[in-house]
Amino acid sequence: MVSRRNFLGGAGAAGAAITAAVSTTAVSRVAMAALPEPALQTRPDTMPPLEPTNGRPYRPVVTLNGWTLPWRMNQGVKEFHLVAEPVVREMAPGFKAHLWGYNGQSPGPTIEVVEGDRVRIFVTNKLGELHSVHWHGQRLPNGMDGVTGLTQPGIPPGKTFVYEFVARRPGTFMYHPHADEMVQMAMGMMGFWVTHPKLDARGQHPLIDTVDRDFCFLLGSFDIDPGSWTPKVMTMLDFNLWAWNSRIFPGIDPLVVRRMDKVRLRIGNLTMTNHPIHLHGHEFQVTGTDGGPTPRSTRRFEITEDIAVGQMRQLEFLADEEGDWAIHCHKSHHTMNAMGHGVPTMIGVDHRGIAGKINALIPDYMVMGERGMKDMTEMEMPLPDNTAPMMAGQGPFGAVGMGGMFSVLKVRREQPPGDYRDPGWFQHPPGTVAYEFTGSLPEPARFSAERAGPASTAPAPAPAPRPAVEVQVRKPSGGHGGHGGHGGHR
Ligand SMILES: [Cu+2]
Repeated sequence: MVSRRNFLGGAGAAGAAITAAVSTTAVSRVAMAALPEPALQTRPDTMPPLEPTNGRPYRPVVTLNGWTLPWRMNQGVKEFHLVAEPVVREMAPGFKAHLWGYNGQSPGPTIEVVEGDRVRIFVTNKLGELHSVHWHGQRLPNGMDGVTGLTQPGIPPGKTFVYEFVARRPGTFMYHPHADEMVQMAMGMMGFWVTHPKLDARGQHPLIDTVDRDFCFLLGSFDIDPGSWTPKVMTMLDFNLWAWNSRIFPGIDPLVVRRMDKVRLRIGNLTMTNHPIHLHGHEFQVTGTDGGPTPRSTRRFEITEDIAVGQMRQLEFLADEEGDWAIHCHKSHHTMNAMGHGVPTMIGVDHRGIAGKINALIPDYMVMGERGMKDMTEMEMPLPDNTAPMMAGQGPFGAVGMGGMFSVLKVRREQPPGDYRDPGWFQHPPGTVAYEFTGSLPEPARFSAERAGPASTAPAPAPAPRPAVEVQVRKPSGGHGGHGGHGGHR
């Protein structure tokens, strides 16, 4: 039976069964005969957690604007099928990108297994060049490490390779190409991997807590010129799109939780710079790093965690404060979209009238931001087709003035357990929103030397005002006619 699975409609219904997918570019039926049918997903919505219906039980994660790859059990082995292929990713409403990814999306689907599982992954290469997949952070036989040329030949276009290993340690991992990886990762090829812990008889793990909501996303960066579709793969630093799971704000879904939920965020960084991820309204602990769960004695509370290139971090907190809390990268350039960097600062420059004159010469000329750049959020600027607004996203109080790596943690008392639907904007209790002061504004108190008399309590009297003096150069003393040059006598 061949049908495209509707993950929203029947979340978990098909459970772990690999469902066949319609794909016009499917590899040949003959070649696929022994393979699990590849599951595809092209919608950018956050899919509900995929509850396991076979294999050992675990609490599944939620992939922000993504999904988890179904598997099939084959004589005790968990079999997955990844298809490396070109994809179209909607990065934000109104803005689509031609990327490379896996199984219909960039990033690829999240792979979830349990510590001790034997895992077999079929990787089919539908790119036009060699490919291989590296299982970032895993303990595995060297020949399964996925480094083209070093531990295996590259997977030629049209071919399928098999990786097989035991998921030996629990934690947060990633997968990404190790063949032409500069290009393939710049095009969006990456995915998340979660190995859930083996639990003791009481259903616990000494270092890995059970949480109510477990979100994961990958940090990504792209350089796509406004009006175009394809990333510039040679860019090393000047990226103009900063993404979570290949989505940019306002395209990133909110992280919806019920008040008093224990929440875990798993974040991996496959960009070329670090990202200090900052959460408002709560303090979290770093409960896991690349090497696994952190010892409890090392955990301390933080509100920002810097995630370096190639790293994964697990952050955990109790969502005990209701509201709409910003969560974002704290590099302010990373909460902007499609920005040119060669723009002069025009704050404080009165260029009224100048734009009109220049427009007579250069029709599309535009000066921006004499009050700051937030003007851009309201600017009536004709954008080329398929362009992400630089800063966008409407909140209940107006433009949010953000893009890129930004989202909202929505903590609600009424949110039903396990419900990830957006509850809308927070209804603030009366008297709890910052408000405008409407009284009279007194003269600001400024220090005045004349008015400042000797203060009785001050330890020292204020210095008397001095007349302005010019800098005077003092020549070495004792000289008569001492300005005859450096060679003069002293
Ligand atoms: Cu950043």
